[in-house]
Order: sequence, then C-alpha cells, then structure tokens
Amino acid sequence: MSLVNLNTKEVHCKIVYYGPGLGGKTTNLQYVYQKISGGSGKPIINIDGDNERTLFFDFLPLELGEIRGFKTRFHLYTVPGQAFYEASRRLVLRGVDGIIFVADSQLDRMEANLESLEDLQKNLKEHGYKAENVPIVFQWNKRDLPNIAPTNKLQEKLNKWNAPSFEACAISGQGVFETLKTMSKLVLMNLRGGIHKPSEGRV
Ligand SMILES: Nc1nc2c(ncn2[C@@H]2O[C@H](COP(=O)(O)OP(=O)(O)O)[C@@H](O)[C@H]2O)c(=O)[nH]1
Ligand SMILES: [Mg+2]
Repeated sequence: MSLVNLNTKEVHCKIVYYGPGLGGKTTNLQYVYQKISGGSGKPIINIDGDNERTLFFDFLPLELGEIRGFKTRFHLYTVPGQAFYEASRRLVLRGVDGIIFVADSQLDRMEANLESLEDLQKNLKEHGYKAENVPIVFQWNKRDLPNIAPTNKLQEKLNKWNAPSFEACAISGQGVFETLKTMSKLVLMNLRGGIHKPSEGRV
C-alpha cells in the first residue's frame, strides 16, 4: 500500500493514529512534531472540511535509513474521534500502512476504547483490507491520571492479537517515540517482505 516515488527514490508510508475522541492522538502528533521540527519535519497541516478536521504531517525518520536505495518517508495522520465523523475516519484509512491505536487508560473510557476498536475493524473491512494484514501497535495513554485501568486489563480487553503495546503520557511525551518507532519498524518489515506472519502481532 506504500507509495513509491521512482523520481525521488522515496517510499511513502502512511501511519494512522486511531482511537476514541480525547484519547490523546493529536497530543502524540504534536509531541512528535515538536521534537523533530528542528530537522526535517514539515509543519502540521490542518485540513478543514465542512465541520471535519484531519491532522497530518510527514517527516523523514533518519534512523530508519533506506530500503534498496529508497528513502523511507512516513506520513502521520490522525482522525476525529466523535461518532459523527464516521466518514472521515473511514476515508483516512485508505492506503494505510500501519495503525497506532491510542487507548485512553481511564476506567470510564474503556467502553469508548472498545467502540473505537470495533469501528476500526469495521472500517478496515469496508476498504477490503484484511485486518490481520495491517500492522498495529497499541498505546495505553494517560498513565499519569488517577482511576486508570491496569495495563493487563487493557491488554485483555483490547489487544487480542498480542500486538506490541506501550504505556504513555502523551502530554509529557513518555512512550510517544517508543510507540512510533515500533510502528515504523513493523511497517518497514512489511515493506521488505518475507517477515510478515498474519498470526504475529497483527490485527
Ligand atoms: N493527563 C493527561 N492528559 C492527556 C494525555 N494525553 C492527552 N491528554 C489531554 O487529553 C485531551 C485530549 O487530547 P487530544 O490529543 O486532543 O485527543 P484526541 O481527540 O485523541 O486527538 C487534551 O486536553 C490533552 O492535553 C496524557 O497522557 N495525560
Ligand atoms: Mg484530535
């Protein structure tokens, strides 16, 4: 699904931050942007539709290097979580190479996490993607707050595929790059081919 540009010798990969509204997706992106904006990051672009808003920007992760002489370029997207933005959540998954599911660790958001995960699976299916072929990484966000679910509970309820997962506090940046780096590695493994096994850590 990645886009290959033969002229510039670049491979473009699309990573989508998915999850319930107010879970911390935008905060993740803002933190990443802050940290890399001195380098090759481009400004975050807000695309405003009628009422809808999608955030995206791209960057070149230096430490990931090249595949057969092609530079790897990652585009990070996030989507609005509210129920009425259904259409844009579906659209943003077109051509997706990997998903970071940002779960809100607060006990009273468990239901919202579950709903969003179901929504994700449904939308992937509607694009004709086999859910098990799309790499996913889970992020248990807001670990700094009181009244949060223990991580084993989050694992059990949400991460049925035993995909990689990280605890995070997106406002301080804890866990943000760990999540993204693991995601990038999974996407690159997929690109290089051969290593992909549907039974391993994939939704
Ligand atoms: N305490 C705490 N607040 C967070 C954390 N991550 C995000 N937030 C806050 O949660 C709210 C929603 O975050 P946002 O990134 O807009 O969520 P989105 O709807 O998933 O994009 C904002 O007020 C953030 O500052 C976190 O790890 N801990
Ligand atoms: Mg947001």
